[in-house]
Amino acid sequence: MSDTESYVYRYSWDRDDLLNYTFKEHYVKQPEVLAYLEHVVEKHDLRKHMRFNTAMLSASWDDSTQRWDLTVTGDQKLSAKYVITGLGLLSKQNYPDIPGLDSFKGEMHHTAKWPKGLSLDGKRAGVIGCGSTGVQVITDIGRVVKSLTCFQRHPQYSVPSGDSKVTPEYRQWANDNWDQIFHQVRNSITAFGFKESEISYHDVGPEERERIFEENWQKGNGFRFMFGTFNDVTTDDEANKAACEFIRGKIESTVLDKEKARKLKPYDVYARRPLCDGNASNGEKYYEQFNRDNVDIVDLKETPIEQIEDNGVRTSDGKLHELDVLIFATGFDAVEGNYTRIAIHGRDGLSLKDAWEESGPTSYLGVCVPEFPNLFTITGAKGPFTNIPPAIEVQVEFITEAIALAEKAGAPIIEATHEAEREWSALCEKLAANSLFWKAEDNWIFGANVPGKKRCLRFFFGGLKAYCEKLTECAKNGYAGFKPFAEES
Ligand code: NA7
Repeated sequence: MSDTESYVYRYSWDRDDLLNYTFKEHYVKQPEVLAYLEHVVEKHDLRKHMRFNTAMLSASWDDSTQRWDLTVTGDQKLSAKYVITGLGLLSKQNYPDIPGLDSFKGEMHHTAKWPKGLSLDGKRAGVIGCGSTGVQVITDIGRVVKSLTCFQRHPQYSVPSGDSKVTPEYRQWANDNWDQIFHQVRNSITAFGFKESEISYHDVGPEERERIFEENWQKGNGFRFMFGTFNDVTTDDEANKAACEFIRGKIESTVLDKEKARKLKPYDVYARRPLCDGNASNGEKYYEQFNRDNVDIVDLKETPIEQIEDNGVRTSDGKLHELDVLIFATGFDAVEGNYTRIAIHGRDGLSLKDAWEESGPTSYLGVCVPEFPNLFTITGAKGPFTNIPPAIEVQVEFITEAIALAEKAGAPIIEATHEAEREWSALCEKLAANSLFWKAEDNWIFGANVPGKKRCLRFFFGGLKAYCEKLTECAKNGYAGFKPFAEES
């Protein structure tokens, strides 16, 4: 399930589609996302531009021809003036390095490679990872499996989505307001389609604070709870602690087994990518799953996994958790994962991997990297930390206009300068400096979830509005920060 509400988890540029394409629930699930994308492809006759089962294996910039030479699956060669990557922010799967992984005789699945038609009915399932994906999977399968063992390393704060069927009135409201909806999205921080709070936690008294937390909990959505309650939950210790306390209270009052509740309650700062659990088909939510006798939680801080054996997972207390199916909800080698595994070489043979070795993944405006001319990265390093579809749209608009201008001028070499990239990185650091996210930096946003990755900031935390302003300012100032490319030749 995407935890962005359906009406802003779509393209804004096809008015006819906005008015007529159906979305049944407030949150779209994977099959609907796929069906929507296939529909857009068919409607706009895009399939003719696509090659499937074709991986980019390498890309090298040739200064003499001023083109990119690509090698793709089957050792085929391609030549391109521009390369625009859409490699995905969260796409290269992360598998834990646990001894004995290969000895497991049951089924093993990563959540990002969920097999079609997988039936878990009556099976003994284990889920490793209780992040955004883990909480949704656990919520969905608790009811159908024979037993479910959740292996949790860091407990996190999960807020229910509040998902429900879309009523005709709601749909009519969206249809009457598409302009305002997308105007609000582009002028917001998170681009999630809800109004972000403009009041500080310190502006109101205890009762009002509780009322606001409760109201947003009931409306649902993790991002709404973090950014729609008070404008300082991610920057002010006291506001953050109050949000934590509120959610811990919900866990306490929901989970009847005290031992399970104790394990589920986080005590860290609430400053990771906020979690949002969906509804099971019977309407149950994440924490409610732990009231089932067949669902248990293993606290890996207390009893780490020692090894995986042929019939289950053994933890340090000597217990063997017997399983038929082991599910990895262990996330992704985020942001640069897909870039560094492809041999991308820019000027003078410099590889992207080497270019990012010291600094960590970086860019100018999230879309260009110095020494890599005419390479554009959609959802690249140091792009906006927001709802993704609107961010993709603004990046695509920026890239399209830059290329059109360069083509018109007859000087099609678009390359960011090192100075611009340094300034962009410094701005990203500055904007994130006051964020409490640094206090919980033990996660994928900072590259901490994959051993060996550089620990550093990977996003622009200024919000979509500020990001759009930066792109506009760059274009208005003759593509400042790029080597000149728009002068008529
Ligand atoms: P996340 O958010 O990276 O979560 C991965 C989870 O897996 C998290 O709970 C991790 O625990 C856990 N994990 C990772 N490696 C291990 C090992 N070795 N042992 C135990 N537990 C482990 O990935 P998601 O797929 O949930 O979500 C990614 C994004 O997709 C999400 O933010 C949305 O933007 C969509 P940890 O917390 O690191 O202790």
